[in-house]
Amino acid sequence: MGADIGVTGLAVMGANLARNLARNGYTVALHNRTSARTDALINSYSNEGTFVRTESLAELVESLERPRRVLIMVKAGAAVDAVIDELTGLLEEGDIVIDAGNSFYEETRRREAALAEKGLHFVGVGVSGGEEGALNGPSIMPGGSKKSYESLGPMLEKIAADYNGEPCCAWVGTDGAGHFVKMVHNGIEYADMQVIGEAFDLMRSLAGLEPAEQAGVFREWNTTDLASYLIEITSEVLEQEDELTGRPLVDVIVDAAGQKGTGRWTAISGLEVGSPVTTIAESVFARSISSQLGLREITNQVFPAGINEAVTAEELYGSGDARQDFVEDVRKALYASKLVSYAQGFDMLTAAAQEYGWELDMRTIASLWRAGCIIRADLLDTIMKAYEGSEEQPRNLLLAEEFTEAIAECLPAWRRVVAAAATYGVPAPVFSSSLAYYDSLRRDRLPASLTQGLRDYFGAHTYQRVDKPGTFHTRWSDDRTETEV
Ligand code: 2AM
Repeated sequence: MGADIGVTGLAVMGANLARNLARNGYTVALHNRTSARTDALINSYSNEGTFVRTESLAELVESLERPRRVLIMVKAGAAVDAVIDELTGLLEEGDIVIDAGNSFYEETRRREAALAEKGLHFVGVGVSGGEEGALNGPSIMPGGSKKSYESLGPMLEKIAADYNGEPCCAWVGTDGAGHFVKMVHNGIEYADMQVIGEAFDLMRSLAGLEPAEQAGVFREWNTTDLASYLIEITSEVLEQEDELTGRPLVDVIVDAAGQKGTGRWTAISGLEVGSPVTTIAESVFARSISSQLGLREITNQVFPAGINEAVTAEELYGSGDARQDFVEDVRKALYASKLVSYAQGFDMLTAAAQEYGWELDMRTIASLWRAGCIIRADLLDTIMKAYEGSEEQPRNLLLAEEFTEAIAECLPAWRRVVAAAATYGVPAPVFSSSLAYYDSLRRDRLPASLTQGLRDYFGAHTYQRVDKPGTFHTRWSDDRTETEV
């Protein structure tokens, strides 16, 4: 009998997925461009399950049961195409090629279409949870044809994270849907981390709470609606002392945030599908600003941060009840901002479903993120409730009762925190932009009417009227009368 699945690309993610599959009873054929990695895996972990060593893709394909399942876990980009090219010459109709790497969903759409023409299934799978997740149970977001899921789904569900007996894996939609959903997950992750950072900065700068004290605050918050993996590990990072200096570790880490690109993709794709994911974009920009270390060194001298303002703020918020009240305000501002960020993320999924013809089920997507991945949080159960019942799906999560009520409760605190941030000069880009998004949605009139007037003035871009149908233009440079166009 042949192997159940082949894995090519045995760097740490591929190796861990292969081990996860083997631990779950599947026979896993292994291949890597340089066979030293294959040997290393087999030498160290052959006791975990049944592995089949192969030295070429041809040998890998040869070793598999039909329909063949080949999981590619190589560097995203050209390497994926190179491996696919070689594989397509070796596979037969009905076989399944799986890309579990971090590929951009447009590439997945292209590859799926090309392989479908050859009678092959191409499945782009979003995998979240890092190295540990890959080994012990990641959140898995598979796209591709429904047909391919019949054969592949049970395996993926078996190796996925488990949430109260339910696997964090389900078919999400055709072609690039899996990678798209994973991308949005990562965008939301950027925003989740940014709001935590803003809360930390505000509590320290305005209320004088040092990192070790804040570790306790975040631990406490982890027993509230905010309960999540990221809040939990925030307290661990904040209480960590630097071995070398004895200072809080967070103070000796260079304050320039790195990025691998998925947040940027989410922001760009949000613009593409016409969905304003402002919290995600702001989070990406916040990382970019942090990384401009050279510029910041100069600007920090030319217009230094407001020391006096901070002192005043500490007088206001830095002790006793006032401090406790401020901390609670910040918690609410964080939660409200997080609600907006998820509302935006799901709005983007809704827009993409329309644009690409995907049958995304929002409740299922929320369920996949409850374990195994970085954004796992109690909030996802709330989101599932918001999408419960198939008839009346909220157009935007902010309209779901669960969200409406929570925001109403947080709103005064949220406004106070954003006002304090602006007053005392602490940047809080996501706290403030999420509030602006919320306020934009609730206004009956937006100044976009003036924008339209200006566009009509300089470019004859025309406008619509509130009181009758049609398209109009004012003859600005002439007698300023209106014409219908
Ligand atoms: P390597 O071990 O032979 O370098 C992450 O870099 C993984 O992708 C590694 O397993 C690496 O193989 C593989 N990889 C990178 N580029 C590749 C390519 N062009 N063809 C095949 N595998 C590649």
